[in-house]
Amino acid sequence: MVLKLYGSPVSTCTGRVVAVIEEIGLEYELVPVDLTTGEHKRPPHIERNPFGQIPALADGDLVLFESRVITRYLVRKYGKGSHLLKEHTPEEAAAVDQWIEVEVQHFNGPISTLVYQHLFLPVFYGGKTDEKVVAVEVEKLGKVLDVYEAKLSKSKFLAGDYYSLADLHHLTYGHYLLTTTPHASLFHSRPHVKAWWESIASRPASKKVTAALSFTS
Ligand code: GS8
Repeated sequence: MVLKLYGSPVSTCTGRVVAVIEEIGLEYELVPVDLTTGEHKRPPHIERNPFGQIPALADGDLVLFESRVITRYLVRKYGKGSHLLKEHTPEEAAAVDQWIEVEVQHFNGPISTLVYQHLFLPVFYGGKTDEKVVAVEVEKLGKVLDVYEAKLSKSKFLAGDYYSLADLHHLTYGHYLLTTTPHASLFHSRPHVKAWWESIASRPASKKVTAALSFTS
């Protein structure tokens, strides 16, 4: 049965799931959910995700929401031979889990606010970038990336010398930050973060995802 992914090709959370699908090489159908008409807040989508957000995944009768849960499910079910979760070694699995959590707890907040302020707010909602908010979030993201820089001076990727979901989860927001905001230097001024980003972004699976994220130059 072909996986059905309900979402939007330009959505960061949908793209996070597509990146795993492409890494593992699975067949899937992207079923568009139109956020501009509120389709995500109505049945049948609200039955797939009671919080009325995208994405949601249907694998036969199983329906899941939360992008980072879907990525782990797909690796466990279809990507066992990959290194994306390193589940055969508890110590390595813990390292992957740790950096997956860091992305959620430290990176996602500031970067999603910056992408919202520079891209989604002006482009979708006709609003104006709030430079005070931007300054605070640039500062926060810089501090997080200082920690990444120190870690990445010791290993090629976040959990170790292998590409894992901990790295992959950064792809879509990282891409939007670098291509649609004036803050690419947050990544480029830190040599290990820059090299890490280039390793992530140049993967064939990543390129398929970022090609679909429009609004980019
Ligand atoms: C966040 C989903 C989300 O914010 C996840 O799946 O990782 N923690 C969840 N989805 C956004 C689109 S971002 O790509 C969304 O659905 N926004 C519309 C809304 O919240 O109404």
